Amino acid sequence: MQCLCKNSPFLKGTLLIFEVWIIKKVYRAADHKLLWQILKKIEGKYGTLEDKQSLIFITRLSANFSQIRKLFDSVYHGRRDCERQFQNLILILYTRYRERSRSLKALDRRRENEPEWLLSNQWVGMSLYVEHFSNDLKGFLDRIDYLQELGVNLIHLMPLLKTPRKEGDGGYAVSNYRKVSPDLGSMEDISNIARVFRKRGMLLALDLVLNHTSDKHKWAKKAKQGDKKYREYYYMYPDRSVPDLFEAHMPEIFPDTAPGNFTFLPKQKKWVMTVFHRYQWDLNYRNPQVLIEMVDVLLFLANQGVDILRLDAAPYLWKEIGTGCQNLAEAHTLLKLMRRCAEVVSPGVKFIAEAIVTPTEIIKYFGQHEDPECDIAYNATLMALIWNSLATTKANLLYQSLNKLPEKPTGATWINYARCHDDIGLGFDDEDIYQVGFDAKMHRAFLLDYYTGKFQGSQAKGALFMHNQHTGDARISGSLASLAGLEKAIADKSVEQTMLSINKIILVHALIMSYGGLPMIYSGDEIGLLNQYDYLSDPGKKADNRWMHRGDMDWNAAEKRNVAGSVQSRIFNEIKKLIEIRKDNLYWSDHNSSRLIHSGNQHILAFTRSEPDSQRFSMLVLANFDSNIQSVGKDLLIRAGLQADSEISDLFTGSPPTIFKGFIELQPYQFYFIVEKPE
Ligand code: OTU
Repeated sequence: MQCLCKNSPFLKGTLLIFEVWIIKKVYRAADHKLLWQILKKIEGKYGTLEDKQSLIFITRLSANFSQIRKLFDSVYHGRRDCERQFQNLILILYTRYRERSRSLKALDRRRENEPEWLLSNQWVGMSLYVEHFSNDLKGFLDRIDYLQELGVNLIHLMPLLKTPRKEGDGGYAVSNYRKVSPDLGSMEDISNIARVFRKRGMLLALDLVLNHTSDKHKWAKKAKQGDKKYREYYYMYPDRSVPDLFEAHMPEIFPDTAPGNFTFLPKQKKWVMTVFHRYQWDLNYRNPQVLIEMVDVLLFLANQGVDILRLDAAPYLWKEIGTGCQNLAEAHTLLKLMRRCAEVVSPGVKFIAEAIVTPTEIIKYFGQHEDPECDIAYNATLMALIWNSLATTKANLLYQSLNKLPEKPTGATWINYARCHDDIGLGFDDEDIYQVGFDAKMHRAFLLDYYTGKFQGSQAKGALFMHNQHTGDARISGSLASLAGLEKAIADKSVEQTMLSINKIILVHALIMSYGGLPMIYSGDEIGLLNQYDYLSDPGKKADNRWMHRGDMDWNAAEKRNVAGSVQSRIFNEIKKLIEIRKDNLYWSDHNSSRLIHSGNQHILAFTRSEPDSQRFSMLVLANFDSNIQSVGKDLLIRAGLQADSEISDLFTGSPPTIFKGFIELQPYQFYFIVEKPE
């Protein structure tokens, strides 16, 4: 230890800074002693920590140390190996930090100096399956121009780590976290894409499937062979007594295809917890070794140059008998711990919470200002409410639900999306449905009928996902365009319905682009891809109708974006225009500056965006969810904060909105981005 703290002036300066910091903020004498012990161990293993890079690590570790310790203790205290495992965790942090490339470390520092970089209006996302989009990762490089032509620059590549071919859950059953599926390419391809992205000013997001592994993962294989160490990585029981206690309160996620939450292993005569599919074994985070392994994986992926990690199934990380095993306090603690670990090693890497739960629970995944968790969360509430509004033609439930939602912490942001690879869950509160005058059960039944096209007059063509015969509950599968009526309109050769469905498609994109957050387009929606039904002839897929909206990219259809008057040309070019408008308007960055205002017409949603610092009016968004012309009184402009005598213009059309006898008129599914014309 002689080289630490004694001679180097730089070291002395740095140590002084962090010691003062500790004393001021979080001084705990016991932590201080432990920190020194661990640093000594690291030195023993790696040699001097005097170099500048190590000092940066020490500074970051010191700033986060007490909190990491507190979080770790709150989950693992009382275990005999608590202290040893904690030390292992910190050692892993240093090991991965050493491996982090210089250029990524430099990027971390730039991002540390610009903490709000992710809130920028410049980011527009797209999620896509490499195998459907470009066959493999090498082919993907040739398609980047297409993405840039559209304007998307935050690309979520759907799970691509090694998965069994047959039982893979679209990549969410990982059998090796350090290898890419050989059909797609290699880890080098990922680092290469990350490098290309950095050069082109783009961001790479990848999944981290934290809650479970495939039953073909080496840990699961060893557990099957009876290895005690690895049995403790999972929830395994010799009989039904504990599983029965758990299942008394656990809902079923895939009741159709994987009923129950435990799977019997006949050879081993054991029950293993499998909340999702039978081949997805839930990891047991009660074992600190599991946490350490997954933090290690997280940092390994971060070191490949990934900018954003989507933490799959985040609400499920902790299980407790007598609860629904979702959204438990310890799940939040584990996420906070992971966040702090990344803060030390790779602070430029951000987390998405994949928590598709009730609105009041989703917001908790951001953590608190002093104790942050994930940087980004899916705005599943807005997504479901947009589909609800299109079905009912009204914005009332949207106002009711969104107005109740507590504001997210500043610095955190939403992913605003209309479709993704999963089903649409009708996740709004029953209470809100009652408040707007509907019976919750009947209203949900109406939405299911509407989106499966059963309801008279509905143009939608979706399917029920995981229909529970007993409760009537279900979610909805289908591509955005098919749910918006395009599939039926084309089959019916109806020009009018085709126009209306295109209007709907553009409207939902206008909303996700302008509401505040990161818009995330689902690949194929930019050209109006319809449902694809070939999954029905694949035995591995046919039971899971989410594959109907996970079809291959149609590059021939994409070519038609250049053919004036085609469906693809209108959708692609209007979404492209929306993206350009977003990037041109600084105040579309996410500073919690969206405000809903009542429009006085139940079919029309109205919200304002204001300039981040001054809260001064900058834009009024109006959206008509009805298939008829609707209007709002012109006085809304004043209520929205516009100057009484100002001239106004719509950013999308470039002309003033239509005003007739004191009313602003909107065509079916039309929207306006109203701004004051510059003098
Ligand atoms: C996620 O979804 C993935 O998005 C799915 O594609 C996977 O099948 C699944 O995890 C298992 O890895 O229930 O219906 O609150 O909504 O984790 C989709 C989170 C799901 C859950 C979510 C899950």
